[in-house]
Amino acid sequence: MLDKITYEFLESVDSTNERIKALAREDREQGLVISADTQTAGKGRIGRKWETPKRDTIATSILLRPTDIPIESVPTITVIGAMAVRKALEVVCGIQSEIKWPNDIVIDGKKICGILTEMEMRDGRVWYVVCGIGVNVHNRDFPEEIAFKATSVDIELEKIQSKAHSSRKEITKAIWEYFKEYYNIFVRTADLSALKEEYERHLANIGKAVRIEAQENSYEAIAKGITIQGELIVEVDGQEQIIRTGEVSVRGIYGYS
Ligand code: BT5
Repeated sequence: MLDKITYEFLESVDSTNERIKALAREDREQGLVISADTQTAGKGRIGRKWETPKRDTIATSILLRPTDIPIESVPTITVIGAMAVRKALEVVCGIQSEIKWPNDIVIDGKKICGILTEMEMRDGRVWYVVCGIGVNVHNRDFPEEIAFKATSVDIELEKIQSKAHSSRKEITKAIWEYFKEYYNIFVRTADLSALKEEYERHLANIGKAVRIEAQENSYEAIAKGITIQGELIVEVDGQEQIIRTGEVSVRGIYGYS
């Protein structure tokens, strides 16, 4: 169970995930959240870069010490993070977004948030997990390589002519409060049985074509939903297939998502 969340803020850090890892190794407690104004080495999956311009984005990570979930369930924590961000954007900002399995939040096919879950083992068991979340909030423009596929809270609020304010602090707090709620439901069963339905309601591309890009080949499939372990279910030539996190990347055939 995740009971208490404690917040610490840094002006600048290499990566909030790396900072949490260092503190985890110093035996800090579960529930510690580190947020930063900017990251000098913000990272995505498999060594990709995550842009964190100063004061424009949320870069925030939580330390978790799951005691009763098996190692196979750890990637599901990314799903929990995605649900929490989606909900926070809806409640705090009035913005509707979708979850692009496994680790992105998108609006009209553009990415507003990315999530990176990492863990370290000790003595054959999960020692700690860090779930890191990056949300674009005040960004007005993006580096050329991502300009076509990125968006921010302020850009989206302007589109819907909303006067809602977008305080990074308020959004961050809401993200971790919802994260706590969803996480505690998740750890009860170590799966998504109680959350699957809500997740699927917000899954981008459900019922639509996606392209599965595996290492050796790439093919078209229809996204059907997720398993209670958080894997993506797709249909290929009338047959159901399970896609596990990290194995492949999933792209919408039309547009980014
Ligand atoms: C992710 O990876 O989307 C995970 C991003 C996690 C960032 C958080 S911030 C707090 C914590 N500390 C860290 O160091 N990381 C976490 P991936 O699915 O691999 O996507 C990375 C790709 O997203 C990049 O290769 C770019 O194409 C794109 N990208 C980079 N910065 C972006 C941004 N600010 N907004 C939208 N897209 C971006």
